[in-house]
Amino acid sequence: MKTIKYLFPILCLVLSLTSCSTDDDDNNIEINPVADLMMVKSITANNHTIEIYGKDNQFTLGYNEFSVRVKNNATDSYFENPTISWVPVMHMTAMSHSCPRSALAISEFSTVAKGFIIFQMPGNDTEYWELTLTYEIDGTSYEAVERISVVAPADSMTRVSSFMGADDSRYVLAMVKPENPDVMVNDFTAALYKMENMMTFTPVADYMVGVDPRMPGMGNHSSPNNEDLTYNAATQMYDGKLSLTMTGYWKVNLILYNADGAVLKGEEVTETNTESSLYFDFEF
Ligand SMILES: [Cu+2]
Repeated sequence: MKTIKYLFPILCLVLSLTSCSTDDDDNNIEINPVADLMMVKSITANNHTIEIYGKDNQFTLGYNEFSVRVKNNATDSYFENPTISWVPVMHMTAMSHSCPRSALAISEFSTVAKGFIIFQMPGNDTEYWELTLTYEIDGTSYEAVERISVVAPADSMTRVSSFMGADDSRYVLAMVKPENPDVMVNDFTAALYKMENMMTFTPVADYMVGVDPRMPGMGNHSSPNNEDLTYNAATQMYDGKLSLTMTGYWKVNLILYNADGAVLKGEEVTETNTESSLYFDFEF
């Protein structure tokens, strides 16, 4: 009971700070579930508006987290607990293909579903991405299809790699964290998917990714206390540590090993070999 005594003043403070957003005098605090996000796309279909939000206002090459909600245009309110699925497809001149993505799952807010998509290539003048959203509300299934623009990041650095492994399988490796690298030992997370066919990508378990960050502009020096990326079954991603000892341009050289320890892609950095063919890079 003691904690209530301490929580109460905090609750009062929170209420007083947010009370301007509600004009009735009950204690319901209206929280905007997409307050910290930017709208990426709004699609009108079936008398609904499907809103896609992200940390940026665009679909960017690489790993993107999205929040999706569906508005009933007739009532101007958002549907609760909609079942939503998505299929991104890139229409290229010679063929069409999809990309790695998670399912969309209802978040802590009943009107918002969250998930991620990893775009492995941007669109261009003649080749484009199309997003198909299928959603179910009160037992009725609806579909919305929209052409979307997927662009390379403003800094044109590499945060995703699509490549053929030594096992003749195609993989997509994307940097998930750090979002904002800093001078420290950063938590490092990457997602690895195998391309089963043009439309199916599955998360790969129990591989390993060797991590060797270098500063090519400064004698290609490395950094201490890095940790290779190992599989995390809970997230189906790979976690490690990325040590950045100063600001500037870093190339994170990577080597992908399969579960037997065989190299599938990438080379060790040595005196004579300054970089791996598998890498992420960025400048901060
Ligand atoms: Cu493509």
